[in-house]
Amino acid sequence: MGRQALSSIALLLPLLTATANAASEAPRPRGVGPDFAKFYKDTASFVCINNPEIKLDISRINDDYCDCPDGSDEPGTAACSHISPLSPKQPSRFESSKINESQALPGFYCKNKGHIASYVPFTNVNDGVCDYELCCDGSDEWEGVGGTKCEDRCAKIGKEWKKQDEARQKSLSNANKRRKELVAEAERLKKEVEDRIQTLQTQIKAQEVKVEALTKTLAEVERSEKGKVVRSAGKGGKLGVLTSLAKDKVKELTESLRTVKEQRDASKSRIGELEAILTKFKEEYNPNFNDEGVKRAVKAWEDYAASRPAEEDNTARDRDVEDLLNLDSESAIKWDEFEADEESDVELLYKFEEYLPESLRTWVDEKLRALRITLIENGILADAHTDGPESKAVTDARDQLSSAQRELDNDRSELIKHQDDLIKDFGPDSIFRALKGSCVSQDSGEYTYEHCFLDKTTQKSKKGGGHTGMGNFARIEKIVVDDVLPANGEGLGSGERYALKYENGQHCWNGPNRSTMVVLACAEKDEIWKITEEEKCVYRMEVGTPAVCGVKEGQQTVPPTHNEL
Ligand code: MAN
Repeated sequence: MGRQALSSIALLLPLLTATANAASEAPRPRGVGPDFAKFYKDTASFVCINNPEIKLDISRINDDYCDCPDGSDEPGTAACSHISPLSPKQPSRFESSKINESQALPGFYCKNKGHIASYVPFTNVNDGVCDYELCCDGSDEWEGVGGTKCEDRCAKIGKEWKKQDEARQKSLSNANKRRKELVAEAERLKKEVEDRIQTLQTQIKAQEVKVEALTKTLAEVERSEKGKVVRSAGKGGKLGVLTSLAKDKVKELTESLRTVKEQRDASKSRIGELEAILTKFKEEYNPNFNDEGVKRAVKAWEDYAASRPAEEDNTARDRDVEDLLNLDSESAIKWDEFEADEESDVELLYKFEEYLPESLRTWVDEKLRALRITLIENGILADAHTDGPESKAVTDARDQLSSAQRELDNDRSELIKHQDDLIKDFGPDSIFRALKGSCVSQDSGEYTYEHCFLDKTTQKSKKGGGHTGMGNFARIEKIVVDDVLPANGEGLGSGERYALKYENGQHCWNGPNRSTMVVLACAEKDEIWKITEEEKCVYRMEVGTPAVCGVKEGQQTVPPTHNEL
């Protein structure tokens, strides 16, 4: 089917309904369609349709001489074919008489019995060519110029057309079904976003309250921590250092004491042994042997034994020493307690509250803290916390606040994202919401092209290599096109179309960033029909999709016309 034929379908279509009435009406002059019959009712005279001031005798109709400036006196000949034809877009002459320099009639009317009635351009009347596509009954060649005979092919053509039309109707109904599904899916997705927005708004309110409370808590903890007297830097402060030194020293002394005690015990036992030997020696020596050396030794032993101090009872002292050496004993110093105690040195030294009854102690403690805070806040006492590390209580409070704040920030940015999404243009019935991210691809020339709805377009060389970005989704546009041809060669006519614009793709060497205009037309399923590179790195894709079936400018859903599919 050629381009001309395609555009002529528009002329043919309005007549679908008219044909039924045609038969019942009175005979009209040759070439007059039923819509214009009323102008030709008078059997005596004729008034030019757009020029009522010109009245002609009835014999002047179809006399092969052009009398009316609008050609209305020659509906069945080519005599007025030099007058500009009636554009399908212009209002009918009989509806508006403002434009009178063009034809009043849309063309020569072919009844096409058995098929669909149609208008043929006046230039085609009696031109010696059978215009079967528009005039299947051959009535446009009624004069038989040069022996031209156009048989009536309407039965055959009509049958074929009916078959095709049935297939088209089936396809159309599938497309409509699919479109409905897409609309439902788009609504579901939109609802999902709206629900999420509601959840987030509630969540944010609660989170704001939480953050506020945690901010207060942090301030209170910081304030209360200020009230605590702080140790100087390093674990344990001065007393801590002293404690540590003392611990080491005590350990050292304990070890020495243990060694000395062991040595003493060993010496004591040896002295005992020696004294026993000498005692035995004194008892057992024979004084009758006049051995001067032995006598001197016995005398010395006797002197030693006489001057030896009486044996003291050291049991208690030894027990004390044993106790000192036993680290697990009751009296041993519990160094761990000193080291683990987080209270400040001063508090440790001056915990006089400890001497007070519980209720009074708490009261005194609070008063002291409050006093300390007041002194710090009035600059009388230095805030010892400023240099030192933060206390665990403050860190914990700060961590809790940061994590709540983080959650709040995340929820807020997610909310903004969804709110933006809701005001974004997703086309008629928000239908592209349902198609967003779904992709179709098609081989063309040396590339495979891909179109991902509302996302991007790419090309990939069949020889290998990566994808080249041909643009990222920018916006939905409405453009006027001459024709959009699907791959199967069936025309979709011209007119206003939805188009998806993709911009800022990969930069083109010596050219712009790649961009693609995806022109959409109604089809049963999503498919790329045609890809052209209109200028260097400026691409155009013609894509079929059920999403635009029956959608006309300024409207949401309307039933699809025969122009598409
Ligand atoms: C690649 C493809 C072509 C494009 C040239 C420009 O080969 O993207 O479509 O025309 O680069 O250099």
